[in-house]
Amino acid sequence: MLDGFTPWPEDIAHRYRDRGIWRGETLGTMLRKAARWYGDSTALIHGERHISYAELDGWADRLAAGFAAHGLRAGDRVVVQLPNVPEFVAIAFGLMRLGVKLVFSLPAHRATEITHLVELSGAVGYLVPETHRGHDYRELARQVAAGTGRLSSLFVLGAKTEGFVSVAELEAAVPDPQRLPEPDPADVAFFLLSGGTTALPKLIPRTHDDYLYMSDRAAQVCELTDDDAYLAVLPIEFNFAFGCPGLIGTFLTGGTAILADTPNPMDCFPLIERHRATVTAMVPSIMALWLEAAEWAEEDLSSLRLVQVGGARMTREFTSRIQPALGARLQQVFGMAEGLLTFSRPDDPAESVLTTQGKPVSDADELLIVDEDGSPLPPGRIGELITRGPYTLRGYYRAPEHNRRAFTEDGFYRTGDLALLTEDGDLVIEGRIKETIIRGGDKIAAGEVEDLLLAHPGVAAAAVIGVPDEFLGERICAYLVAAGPEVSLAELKQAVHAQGVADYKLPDLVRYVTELPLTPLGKVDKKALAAHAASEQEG
Ligand code: OOB
Repeated sequence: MLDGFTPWPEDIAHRYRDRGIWRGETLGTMLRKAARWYGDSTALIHGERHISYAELDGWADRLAAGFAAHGLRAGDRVVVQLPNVPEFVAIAFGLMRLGVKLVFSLPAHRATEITHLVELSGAVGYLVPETHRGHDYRELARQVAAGTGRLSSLFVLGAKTEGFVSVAELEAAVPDPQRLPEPDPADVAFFLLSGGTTALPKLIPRTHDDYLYMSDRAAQVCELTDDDAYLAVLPIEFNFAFGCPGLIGTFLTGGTAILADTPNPMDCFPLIERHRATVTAMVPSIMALWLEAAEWAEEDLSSLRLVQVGGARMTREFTSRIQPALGARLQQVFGMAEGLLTFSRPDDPAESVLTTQGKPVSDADELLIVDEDGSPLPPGRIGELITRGPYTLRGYYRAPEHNRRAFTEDGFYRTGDLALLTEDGDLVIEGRIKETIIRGGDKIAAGEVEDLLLAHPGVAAAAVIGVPDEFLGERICAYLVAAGPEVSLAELKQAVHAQGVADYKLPDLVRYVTELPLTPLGKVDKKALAAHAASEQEG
């Protein structure tokens, strides 16, 4: 186990195993079995590359041997930051086979976020692409290594570079699967990142047992078979694309995963036609682009049978356009990196598919809607969604204080989402208690942007809210009290950017006020700010 860290209480882990919910298998073994059953079938497609199950399995073994030869050991943590390329998948399985825990970061992350992830996870390694979309990640890696002083191994996907071990060198190792350690299925396989309610992401430990169970349930609800071709539109380090059912669910059922370079319809529609993609998943802001493009598209999209959409709220007007435009069935998805997944089902009434986020993927999931005192509410009443079950975390990694607030005494995770359950047991998400702005697919913690703005000497006070936006779902609006002359939006953006954070966190709008409105408890009254923003938009 990881520094004595136990992701699940022993008694509960026993119960899930005894009931046969957890299969006691690692993700690495799952791929090994898939290679035995579906050996020559195509597991992955990217560009002109087709990779069979047998090839992927062998590739992962070579990489595991390579990582071991370069000093990584079971229990080590490695931050991995790669775009949607087959190497990402092989590297993930290689590291997992070695018992090394991946920390999935996003390509948009910069020095601030990566430094935080390295320090919080205690990572000894960091793996980057050479360059991606014009950004030199080797430079970033050097900066983080110098700043943290704890990264003993830097890896690069690309040409051999001074100070880095290249993936090509890792692959040159001679594998000996017999000598691989046997990771414990109950142990952490990787860390996902929280959407972030406070400053920076927290680490969500996901075990082999819990993740395989979740992906298997998701694949079953989606009725995946070896005839399916899953188009990975979203970045694959995102839980939705990785395992809901995503790549892992596809591998469990012997289908083919196609990796898209961008979610853009211009990239994705030709892939659907060419590879006869049957299933895909995306967030609403991407679906909006697809709906527009589908009107003019010449590609044949008829192979698509199921389109999963989730991650942010959608109106009925929006959901009702999806099936007619794409000719594929809509599945609404409510999910979170922390665990719980709810899906609408093929045989659900049409109206509930359009207006609800469906039911949990497992019968063992427990969902409660509670009022401010924590008392359960009946169907139809809005309250906070709390949940526990066989794939919902019991605690963030190295966050004891936060864990005390984020979980009830009996282990329910407080999602921070406002929701209701219908009489039929379907979940409907109504809003958020926690202050996360969802801009496009990106989750931004209001508090983090506030801190970044406050670093500017011209800003005396800052409160950041999300304001509705037709295209992105929400935009970042900063309410500021100036410390002197008002600083322009352009200058603020520049100042935030210069602090080395992901660009999606830059404010989109700025409003100056003489003072921030406060609640009776003395906290900034964000509801009042939201009302102000709304009245402004109307006017
Ligand atoms: C997905 O995961 P995260 O961890 O990036 O974000 C989770 C949060 C939820 O707590 C909720 O606030 C929001 O995103 N959310 C939705 C939603 N699905 C997620 N809000 C409204 N309607 C929905 N359908 O976003 C995620 C993970 C796996 C699958 C799908 C989405």
